[in-house]
Amino acid sequence: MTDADIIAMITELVISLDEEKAITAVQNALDEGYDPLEILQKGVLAGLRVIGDKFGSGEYFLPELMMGADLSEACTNKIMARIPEQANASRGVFLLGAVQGDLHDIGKSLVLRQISLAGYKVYDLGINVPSMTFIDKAIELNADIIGLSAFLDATRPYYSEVINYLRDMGLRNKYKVIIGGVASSAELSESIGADGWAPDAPSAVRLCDKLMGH
Ligand code: B1M
Repeated sequence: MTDADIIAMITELVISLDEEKAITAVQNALDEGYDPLEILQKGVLAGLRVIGDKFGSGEYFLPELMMGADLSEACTNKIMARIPEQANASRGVFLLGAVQGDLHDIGKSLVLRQISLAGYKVYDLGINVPSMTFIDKAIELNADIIGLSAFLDATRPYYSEVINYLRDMGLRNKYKVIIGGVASSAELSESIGADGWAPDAPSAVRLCDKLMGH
């Protein structure tokens, strides 16, 4: 089998929701020395994207969506265990959470890990985070950047709620605010007065570096 075949097989096993075989295939690929990030992005997450599309088009239902999420998380945890933690965190302080009402956290965790690997001190505020909690934590932890993740049309308004609260409290210039997740876009970032938008984890790192002047 070629490298591409092995990655494609992982994608197919994720799409077909075969948890046991998918985890074994990921483990084998890791043991054979494949790049963990390649297995993650081109294998597991490519499969999860197709599951989301099938859910969106009515081919898969909520139980399949949940199974896909669980098996992707199990694979992601195995892969992440092969990526080292960052020891020296001096490029800035970054807080990240999923906004109020939003329970999606797979992408959020990936962003957090990559920003940590890039040398930032990171704090995971978790999911379903009330807007004021982002602000309270930013003050408490002396954050440089507040990151807001949202994945639903219904939770998108909370991006601007956080920004508006910061403005009302006279704190808007104290923190950079960046947004991400499938509910976001560059246009939205611009229209709500965020400091930037990133479509994926590597771009989030580049955006933080740009905002911090690194
Ligand atoms: Co949900 N879900 N979900 N879901 N889910 C979506 C988002 C959806 C697009 C699926 C679809 O219909 N095609 C749809 C939203 C539709 C909409 O509003 N427009 C949807 C829906 C409808 C729902 C429910 C309402 C379903 C229901 O109950 N009827 C429900 C809502 C729950 C809630 O939040 N209140 C729900 C539930 C779930 C599960 C719990 C089953 C599960 C989440 C499990 C978990 O996270 N622990 C789930 C999943 C897995 C998905 C999809 C399939 C995959 C999300 C994911 O993890 N992707 C998703 C479909 C899709 O996104 N296309 C879908 C992999 C991840 C690596 O990518 O999350 O995009 P992503 O993160 C990326 C970037 O976005 C970016 O970097 C990450 C890494 O590259 N990024 C940032 C993320 N945050 C960032 C922050 C930044 C910068 C970049 O700076 C701050």
